[in-house]
Amino acid sequence: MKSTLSLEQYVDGIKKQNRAILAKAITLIESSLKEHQLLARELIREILPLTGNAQRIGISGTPGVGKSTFIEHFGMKSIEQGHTLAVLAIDPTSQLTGGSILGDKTRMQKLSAHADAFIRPSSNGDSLGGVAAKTFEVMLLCDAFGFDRIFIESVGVGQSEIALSNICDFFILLMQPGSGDELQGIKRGILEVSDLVIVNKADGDNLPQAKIAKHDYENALSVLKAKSSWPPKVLLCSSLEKTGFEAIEETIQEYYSKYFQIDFRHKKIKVWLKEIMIQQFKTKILKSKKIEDQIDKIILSSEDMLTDIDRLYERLVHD
Ligand SMILES: Nc1nc2c(ncn2[C@@H]2O[C@H](COP(=O)(O)OP(=O)(O)O)[C@@H](O)[C@H]2O)c(=O)[nH]1
Ligand SMILES: [Mg+2]
Repeated sequence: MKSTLSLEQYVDGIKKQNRAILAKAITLIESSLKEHQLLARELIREILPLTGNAQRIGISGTPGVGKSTFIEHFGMKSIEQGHTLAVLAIDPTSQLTGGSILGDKTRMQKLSAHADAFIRPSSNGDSLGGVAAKTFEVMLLCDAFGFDRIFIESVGVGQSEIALSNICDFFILLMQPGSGDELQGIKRGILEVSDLVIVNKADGDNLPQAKIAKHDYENALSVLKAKSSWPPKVLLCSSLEKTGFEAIEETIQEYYSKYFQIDFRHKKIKVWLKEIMIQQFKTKILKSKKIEDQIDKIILSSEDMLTDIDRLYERLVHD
């Protein structure tokens, strides 16, 4: 970044809904320079009281399932209903190829041109803390800015979806009809954190298989989430033919009006923060020469590894 604005300029720009400044603030947050990070910390602290009004919705699914096409249409529908929308796309491949962003732009043409939408690919940085340490802060910025619906799109890769589900209120898993063994392809963990599974591409020749898939997911979810206070739903849609979207909107509205409590949001964020701290702690341990030397010493002189591991642990926590 060539020139950094002052803290006041960032805060003021966000309060006045200046998009150029929002974009700069996001770049600041994503920067890995120490001085930028310090300023970013202050910025987050300043804007935090302005947050809390946006619906935070995660949308996940493997590449090609139709996320961008879905978001283009569902995003436009959201805007027609009066929402202002931010879309943050976490795309691990974009840094390498740049290609999928281009593909996304062409699939989100209307949305990217619309004044009430803001689309931003989100870099994962060095990914300390999995998905979303930075995405979370970018989301807070967008919330403070005044977008009242935020989609966070990510490619389904397991552990990071669980993290994503913890920083969102409502987690949507997008699937497509397959060869009848859809359930084998997805990890239980992702299904477990899903509030809504949408079988996309329920059109044309795919329709019969989509219905079978819907049934399979409903069965799986009724077992996995038997104790959940929010009974997760499975819906069909076609992002190409633009069908099925009313039920999706109704489900989201039902969630926010009947089930959502601000406590849920805070609880999940705490779980996520704890996970990040544990990861950072692990990374620090692994990087510590002192600890590595101690481990080496014990391994070399070890006769009884298991009790030595206990002893090593005792020494680490008491040092
Ligand atoms: N038949 C059908 N094709 C779809 C639908 N939604 C997306 N596609 C196609 O699936 C491909 C991947 O879509 P894209 O939105 O880029 O998926 P993403 O990688 O998950 O973002 C494209 O060729 C889309 O035209 C749908 O509802 N029905
Ligand atoms: Mg895409």
